[in-house]
Amino acid sequence: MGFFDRNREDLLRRGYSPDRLPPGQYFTDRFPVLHVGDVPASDLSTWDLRLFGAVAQERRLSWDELRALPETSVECDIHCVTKWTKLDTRWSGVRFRDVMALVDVDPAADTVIAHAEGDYTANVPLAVMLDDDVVLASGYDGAPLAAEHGGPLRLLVPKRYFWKSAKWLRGLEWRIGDAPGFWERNGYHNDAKPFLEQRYWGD
Ligand SMILES: Nc1nc2c(c(=O)[nH]1)N[C@H]1C(S)=C(S)[C@@H](COP(=O)(O)O)O[C@H]1N2
Ligand SMILES: [Mo]
Repeated sequence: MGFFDRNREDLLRRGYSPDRLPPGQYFTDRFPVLHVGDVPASDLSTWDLRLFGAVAQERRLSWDELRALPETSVECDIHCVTKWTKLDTRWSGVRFRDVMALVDVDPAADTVIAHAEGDYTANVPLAVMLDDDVVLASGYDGAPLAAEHGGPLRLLVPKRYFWKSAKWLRGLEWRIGDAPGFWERNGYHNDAKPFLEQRYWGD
């Protein structure tokens, strides 16, 4: 029996339904750290989140303004395209849609681009972003989100491969019409649904 079959048996032994694991994934208890470039330094006194694009008026939220929004928590599984899945991760933060309510978005907008520190971007359909489980996360497992995992703030889009969940989030851009982000321009699938195994272009 190979690694993936043994891993699935472990999952069953722990009482999980095998349906929790998308095709081609294995579960791990570890929390791997994956990103391009270095972990950026951040200073919350000057940090801001830029809300821009197809909005009537661009806005910048300070850290305190962001944290004044209602706090919510999300428990979800995360799936990295490099095949690891982590089950029952616990996050806290503010819902994307509560942030969106602070700007007047063009009704024709259908796409959100997450802009991270540096040049990292990820595109997500607006309809997906409006789900209950999409949060701008500042907490993980009851503690502030560690810098290596995207602190002070990262996007969390549980229903897509984890590359869409941009770490070190600094901007949200509303767009009329889709545009590929960093990995989507570099061979990864535009939609990135783990249960459809949409890993690479052409999958
Ligand atoms: N800003 C930024 N966000 C990023 C990445 C990155 O390189 N830069 N990598 C993505 C990928 S491919 C994955 S799997 C997850 C990894 O998050 P983790 O290090 O917290 O496990 O972050 C995603 N978000
Ligand atoms: Mo990834």
